Amino acid sequence: MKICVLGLGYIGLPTALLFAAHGADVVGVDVKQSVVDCLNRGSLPFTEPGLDDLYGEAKSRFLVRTGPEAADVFLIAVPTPLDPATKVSNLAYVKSAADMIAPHLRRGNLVVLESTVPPGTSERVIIPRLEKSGVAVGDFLYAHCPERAIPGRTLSEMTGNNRIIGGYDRDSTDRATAIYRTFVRGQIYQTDARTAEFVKLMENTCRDVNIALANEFAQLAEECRINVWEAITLANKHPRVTVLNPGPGVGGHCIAVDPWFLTENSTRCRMVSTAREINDSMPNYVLHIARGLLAGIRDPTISILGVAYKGNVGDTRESPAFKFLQLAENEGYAVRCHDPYAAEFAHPLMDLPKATAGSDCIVILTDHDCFRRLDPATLQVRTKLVIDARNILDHEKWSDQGFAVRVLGDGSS
Ligand code: SAJ
Repeated sequence: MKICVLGLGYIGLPTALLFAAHGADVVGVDVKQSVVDCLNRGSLPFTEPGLDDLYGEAKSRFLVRTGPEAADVFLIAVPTPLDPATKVSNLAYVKSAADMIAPHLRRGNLVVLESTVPPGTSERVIIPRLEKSGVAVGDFLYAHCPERAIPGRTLSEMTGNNRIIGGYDRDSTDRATAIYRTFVRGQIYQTDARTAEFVKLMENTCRDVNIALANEFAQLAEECRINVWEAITLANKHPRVTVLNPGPGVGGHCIAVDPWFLTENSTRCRMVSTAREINDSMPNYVLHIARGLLAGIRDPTISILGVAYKGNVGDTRESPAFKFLQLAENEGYAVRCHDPYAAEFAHPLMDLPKATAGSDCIVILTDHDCFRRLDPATLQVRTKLVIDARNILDHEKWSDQGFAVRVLGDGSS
């Protein structure tokens, strides 16, 4: 079986390598010459636990190109970004992937969409473009198999998680199921393409709304002078309650984006967009805390520790650190940034000693494990203030070193 995977990013590349490692001949396609060159040199364009070993295993069955070629299966795993001004999905890449496949599409081929799209996109946008091949859907098979893997655990989740597969018709669903069975150990649940599109968006929206609730709880608790972290621990002792963790906001290319795909065609949704607004406002809340702590300090410098959108990854896409940085600079603060995982950011990244030397306030924005173990005694700051927006530090250790510790949601304001 020959599979052509379009899009060699965080989802497409691991998926392509998993298929190759399980016996398929895979052609990976990326329009970015730099990605193709990198893979052709034998290197990976990004890091992810286990990906190096998998690459070694799969290499002999994996070729990389800048355009597709005839295959049995075409898999689309390209980005579907959000237009920041309109909050509407940008389908340019999935459209272009479908257009690139059409000239190579033959009767009996299967096209799989993994990219996240608004409900109805397969029928309205992708299938009609594929039919420009002259082959009608039904004569080629089509299924949506939304990805569900979490960055940092991509490979174990791709193989271990349950999957949803929604086909254009029964043949499509069954064929796609058989192909994913080669490496998926979780259950595969079958449905139609439109439902699969909706389910994927529901999953990420559910998480976003629950994080927004935790963030609202944090602010309400502070108004009541209560420590939200203790309150959450206690509430979660209830058998049917799971409150998530408050924080400086929600980032990443999925949870901060996908809820808008669900609402873009709706005239009545409110909770989903309100949750987005709450999560997007969290950098303002962290800045509000900083402003209170820094009042009276002349020409303050703050040190942002962690610009990645979440712990132990280097991905900064949609990271709340961007907004916090802008707000802090607009406030007149000098800002220094440190992140041991991130390669680039909107502001120069420095090593820890440089980023904290002479600082007036350390702000922890990302829950990297290495920050949990930070030794405050080694930091040459000017003012001993720290805002822990993730509640990850050893607070006693920091207090013992003379730091005033302010945890987001601790109720001490
Ligand atoms: N976050 C909090 N509090 C929490 C949990 C997360 O503030 O209690 C923040 C994180 O710091 C981060 C953001 O939310 O900024 C999202 O992180 P995440 O770990 O919840 O999720 P992602 O974006 O890395 O991956 C999600 C996953 N979806 C769900 O868990 C429902 C993953 O399974 C999807 O495959 C992925 O989106 C995707 O690609 O759609």
